[in-house]
Amino acid sequence: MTPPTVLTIAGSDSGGGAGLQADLRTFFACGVHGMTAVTAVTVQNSVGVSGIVEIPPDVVAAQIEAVAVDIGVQAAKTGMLANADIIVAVAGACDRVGIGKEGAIPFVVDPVCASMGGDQLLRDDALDALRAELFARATLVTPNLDEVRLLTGIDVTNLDEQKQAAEALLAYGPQWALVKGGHMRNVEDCVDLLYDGTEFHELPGPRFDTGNTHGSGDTLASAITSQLAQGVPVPDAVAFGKRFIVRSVRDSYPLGKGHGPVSPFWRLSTDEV
Ligand code: PXL
Repeated sequence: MTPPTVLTIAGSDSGGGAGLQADLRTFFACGVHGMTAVTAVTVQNSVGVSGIVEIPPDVVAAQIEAVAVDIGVQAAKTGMLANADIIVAVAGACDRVGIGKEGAIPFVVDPVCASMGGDQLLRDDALDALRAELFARATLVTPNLDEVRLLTGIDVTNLDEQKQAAEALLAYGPQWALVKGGHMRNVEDCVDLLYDGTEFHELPGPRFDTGNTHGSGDTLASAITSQLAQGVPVPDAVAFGKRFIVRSVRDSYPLGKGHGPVSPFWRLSTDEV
């Protein structure tokens, strides 16, 4: 039987830990068929990013349209988008094939700005395009607190400010905002906050003492996308994603001299989620 089909619009991490490699690994582990619209090739290992080649915007758009018109896309997500011209091209292609909250196809926008080592993955002048072009089309946006600061100017240090940030993000037009709390290091748990303008959903999870969290945001957004592709409502898809990422961080592994990746391999040998 053909599994659900999902699309990631994202960059390549040559180290295999994050980016579209993390997305495809997660899609596989979640039982969905993954497709890719590549936005950038990064030259990268566990220590850092030493080069980026950005894909021409029309080629990014063409990848989206090629898979959508033939194979079909049941849900899509974004990762690294590199620059404003790519973002504009992605928005146009998504409109043409019905990806996004106005179309029928759920669309998760993970506003990737930098790697966990601090390497920049989105040009500074692309933030406006990200908000105006993609947040307005998103079913769900999934920023971490560094991205929240860049996108809203709010420096989140507690749950109240996390709620303010969720309100501020919704003003840009997404249906739902998931404000991830993992970067709030002064608190014991990692509490993610999900909001659609009516009710705040708090999703607490344990904090693991590990530096091997490369690809954690990509893995979470991909796990959520795999569920939206199957018609699961957003709160349930996000709860699944949270369980998925907790187990993947728990089983993260060292690689190279820097940050190792989170691991969805637990999913191959158990049936925990
Ligand atoms: O985890 C965010 C991310 C997304 N995409 C690419 C990356 C990273 C982090 O390093 O390299 C290509």
